[in-house]
Amino acid sequence: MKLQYIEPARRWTEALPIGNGRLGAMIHGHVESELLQLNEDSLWSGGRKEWEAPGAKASLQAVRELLASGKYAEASLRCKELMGPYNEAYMPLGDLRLHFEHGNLASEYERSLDLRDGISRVGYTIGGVRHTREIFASYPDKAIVVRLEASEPGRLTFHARLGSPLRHRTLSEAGSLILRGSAPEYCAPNHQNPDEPIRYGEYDTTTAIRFEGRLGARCEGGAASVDHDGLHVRGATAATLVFCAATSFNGFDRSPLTEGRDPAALSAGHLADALERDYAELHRSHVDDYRALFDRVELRLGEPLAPAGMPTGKRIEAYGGGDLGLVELLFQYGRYLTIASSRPGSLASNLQGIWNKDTRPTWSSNYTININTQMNYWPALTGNLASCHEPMLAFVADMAASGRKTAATYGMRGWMAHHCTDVWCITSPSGGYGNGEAHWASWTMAGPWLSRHLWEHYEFLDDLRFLRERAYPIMKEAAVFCLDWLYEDEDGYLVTGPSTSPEHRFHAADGLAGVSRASTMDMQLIWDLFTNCISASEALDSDCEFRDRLVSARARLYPMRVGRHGQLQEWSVDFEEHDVHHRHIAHMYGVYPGRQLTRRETPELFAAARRALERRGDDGTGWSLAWKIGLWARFGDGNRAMTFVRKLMQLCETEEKNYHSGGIYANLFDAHPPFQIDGNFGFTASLIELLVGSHQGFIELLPALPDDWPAGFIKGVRARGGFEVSLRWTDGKPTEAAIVSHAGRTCRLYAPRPLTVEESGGATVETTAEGGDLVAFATERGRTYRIRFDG
Ligand code: FUC
Repeated sequence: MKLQYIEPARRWTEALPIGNGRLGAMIHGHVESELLQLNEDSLWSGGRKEWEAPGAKASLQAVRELLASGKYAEASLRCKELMGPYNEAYMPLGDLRLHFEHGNLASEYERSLDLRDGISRVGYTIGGVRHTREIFASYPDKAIVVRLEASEPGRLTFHARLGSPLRHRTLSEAGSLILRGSAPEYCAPNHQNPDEPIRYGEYDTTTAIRFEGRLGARCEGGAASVDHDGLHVRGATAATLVFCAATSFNGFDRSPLTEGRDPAALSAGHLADALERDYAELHRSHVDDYRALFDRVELRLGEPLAPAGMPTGKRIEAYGGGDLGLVELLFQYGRYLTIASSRPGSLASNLQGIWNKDTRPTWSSNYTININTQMNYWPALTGNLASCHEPMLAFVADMAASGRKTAATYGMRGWMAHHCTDVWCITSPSGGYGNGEAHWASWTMAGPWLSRHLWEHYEFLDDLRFLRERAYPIMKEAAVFCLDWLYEDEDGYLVTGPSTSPEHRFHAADGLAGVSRASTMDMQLIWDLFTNCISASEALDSDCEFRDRLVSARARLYPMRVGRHGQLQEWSVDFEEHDVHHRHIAHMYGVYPGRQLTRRETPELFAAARRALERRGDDGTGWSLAWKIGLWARFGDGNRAMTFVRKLMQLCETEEKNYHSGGIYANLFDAHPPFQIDGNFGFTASLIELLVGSHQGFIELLPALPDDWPAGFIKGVRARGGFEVSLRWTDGKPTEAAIVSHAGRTCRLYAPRPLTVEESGGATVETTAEGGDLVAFATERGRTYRIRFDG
């Protein structure tokens, strides 16, 4: 279960990521001059600012009038009046460089990232001495730990330096090397004005976020010393370097200057604590912590095709998605990256997780919330990493707090947010005060989509207290906004407007347009939110009156329609698409990750959705390919899903930005060229959807098994209702399964062949139209139920 290479990284997308949720590093593995590119998840440019458009109510009214008269292109232009500033950017923290005095002429070089223990290793031989490095990011010790060893006593000599592309200085204090700096007060998005200088303030008075990184060492043999130029180790046999960092960020609504945290005190405290422990202790606490999460899920699809020692980059190139071992590796890598980028107390992972080297990252390495941030968390629950969902839950709560103000500018109650945001939780349309375009900036439905994560957290864990105290109040307020935002059309349907199908345009009578009324995705999102709120209020046995309002509003939502190609319409009118192969497939929300459209409940619309997906073609960027795998899983077509598995698993050779292709880099990072992490998470989540589903009120085993994976097993994935599922299959059919009940709910289970539940006090069996059995049995909390397959 390793990523492995026989040479150092030649570029960033060959370097290997480690992370403890908050601190991240990209390890390059150079022999003479090792480079760890460093990140801290709260280091962003800018600060909280006022961004609400003062005339929003009047502009909204004007836009709605244009929409009513079919002037969609004109309405799209008027939407610019509503746009606030662009979001700010996620910043790199710096670099840790280790310069060794042994030269560069190494033999027997190897470099790896082992997913079984979350440790990256580098090894090589110079002058008969074997040098090894072990590098990991420890969540319990809040540190990045670098262990260096030489096979001969006294042969380890190097100096370590810290630097940063941000404004900074380095100093030494009490045996540690310090990197002190600040983020820019303003950083224009790279696609907007790449030549505009980044603006900094003075360190002591800047309104931007300040940061501090600290490096300390413990040596075995030899001596260590620190001066402003670096940390020097001479004649040692082994050394442990510990790096800690913190920033002054203290929440989206607090000034990092006057209400900030003290990065010096925090990083010094973390470093002192970590340096009190020897390497064996640091190693043990990291491995215990990591494995407690990672080991919960196993996947086996078959024998790997590639020979055992083949470097990962070559392996992707030679075999791609045909190598079952590589599929397993990429699957587990998504879980690894979840653990590395999202832990309780960290911020939600952004477009690049927590790994970014650029001061002008692509799309500002922001939170794009019209698919991307959500996709980052698709595998958290099914992949049995519920605690890693926590940063997303906290993010949604912050967005709700911030988004009330934006709702109010439209004259609405509740909370709302547009298509992207940053660490300051900007919720107005992030469109550069009218420089942006309506088809992306004017999407208004982030509230419903983000709220789905709260509801799903409840559904998977069956935690009523979480639902009552944390989830429902936020879901309800998102619904309150939707009730205010919806208005009646000429036929009495409730519609949204301006409404986009993110980020796609259509040909209207008055030109190319981005906004209309009641796009299919808007209606699906609102249906989903209302339905979840209705279920939540039933589960909590409260709020009946509000529930009734939702029930009646839901019945009046503008209905989905089938268009002239037999496709599920993307918009309420059967417009001609601007780009029939567009990477966004917003109107598929109701199939996946939503569940409004299913073969059993809505067969005609479900078939039309399938037709719409076919029309979209088989290409896409990384996240788009990953989404399509999940969609074909929901359509029950594993072989079709394999087309996208293979496409996503092609080696991507370019880092030039484009909107059409996908793939993976040699370090398995997903490409929407350049790197964008959502496709990694989407891949992992969608793969589970092929094997175990639970969105229709029952657990379904092997809903869409590809023919290429005739035998295998998956252990420990989670299903709604508080269940944990393990499953083995042969000849494409389930042969054994076990279900652990964590919540004691009745289990409903569907498999494509007759089954018996052992030791359950009896089960009721319904034979379904598809021919398989839908079995229901009562469970006790904490018990495991074995399933036998009979025919
Ligand atoms: C939107 C998408 C792009 C990309 C970016 C972060 O612009 O359309 O494909 O995901 O966000």
